[in-house]
Amino acid sequence: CDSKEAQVKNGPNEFIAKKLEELMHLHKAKPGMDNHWRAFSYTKALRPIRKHPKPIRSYSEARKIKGVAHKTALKIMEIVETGDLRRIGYENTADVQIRKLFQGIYGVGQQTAYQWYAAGCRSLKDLKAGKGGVTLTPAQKIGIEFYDDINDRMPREEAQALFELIKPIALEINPKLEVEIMGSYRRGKADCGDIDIMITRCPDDGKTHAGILHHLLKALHEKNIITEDLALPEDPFDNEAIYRGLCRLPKFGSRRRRIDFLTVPWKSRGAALLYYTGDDIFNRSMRLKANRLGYSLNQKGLFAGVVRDPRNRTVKTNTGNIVASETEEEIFRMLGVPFQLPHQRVR
Ligand code: DCP
Ligand code: MG
Ligand code: MN
Repeated sequence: CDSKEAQVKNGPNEFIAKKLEELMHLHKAKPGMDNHWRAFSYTKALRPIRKHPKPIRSYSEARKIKGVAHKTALKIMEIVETGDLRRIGYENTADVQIRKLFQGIYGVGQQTAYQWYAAGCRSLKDLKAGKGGVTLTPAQKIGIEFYDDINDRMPREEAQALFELIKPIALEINPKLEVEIMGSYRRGKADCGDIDIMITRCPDDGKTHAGILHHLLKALHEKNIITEDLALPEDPFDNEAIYRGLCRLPKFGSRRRRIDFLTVPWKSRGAALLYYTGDDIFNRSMRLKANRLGYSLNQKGLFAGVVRDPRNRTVKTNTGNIVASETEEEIFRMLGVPFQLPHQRVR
């Protein structure tokens, strides 16, 4: 699958995809739902454009590509004809560039970036100095200290090396644990933004993995594999917990890499694997599919009979019954979707 990824990125329309991607990132750095949806519409079109086997030459040819609507097709033609996209210049103003810089800090979204800009901060140095009364959380301080490391992607081989280092340490604590790597790595990507690790355990002997995160984090800190914590679980003894931090290969010159651990109950391991393998667009389409069939899908399982408060759709007045959650296969089957291998689950 690595070579497939490379093939897609080396297609005859890569220069078009690059420009649209640039514009997508600019919209992402701006507040408001209209920018959110503009960014989303480019996201959807990117992969089909990259996969298109021939150089796009006409408006009508562009429109035939999945996800390419009128306005995107016009932009594609502008790129084809002029080699450039003027809109990028208009959108890429100094304030956007600074907010984009701030949003590169771990855990910082549009709102915080906006507030800091409004407070008069224009650089990471300004933030560190607390200009305009800005105060940083511990995670944000780490986010600035390792700004470049956190924003770079690691080669697949490095993610693999880190996983192969960590898995035996977990198994040493408890040999019955199941430790899986998910996210972009499981989808076969050639580079990974972080490492996503799921831990669970079969409770057939009456015991669970509750508490593992506490012991594992302690061991990984002691071995200097985990170097900074970004978000600790509320309760590391719960059997359902999330941890976010930084890790590194214990050798000279290695860089900090982002790592996420999540522990899940044995019963929801399939749903968790499906959700955290992604990608996010694939997840969105699976959730939509579930909703159309009257189900509700999340990282815990596929549920039937969920009733939501019509005044606030996020509130469930009936949590429903779980109909599939232990394996990915049964969730695909219940949704009537042919099983897709992880590397096929991409937009
Ligand atoms: N996920 C999601 N929606 C989100 C965030 C995450 O559906 N808003 C799911 C899909 C992702 C998975 O969780 O594939 C893991 O999240 P990551 O942010 O680690 O994304 P990836 O591993 O896919 O990519 P990267 O290489 O950037 O880490
Ligand atoms: Mg990831
Ligand atoms: Mn992650």
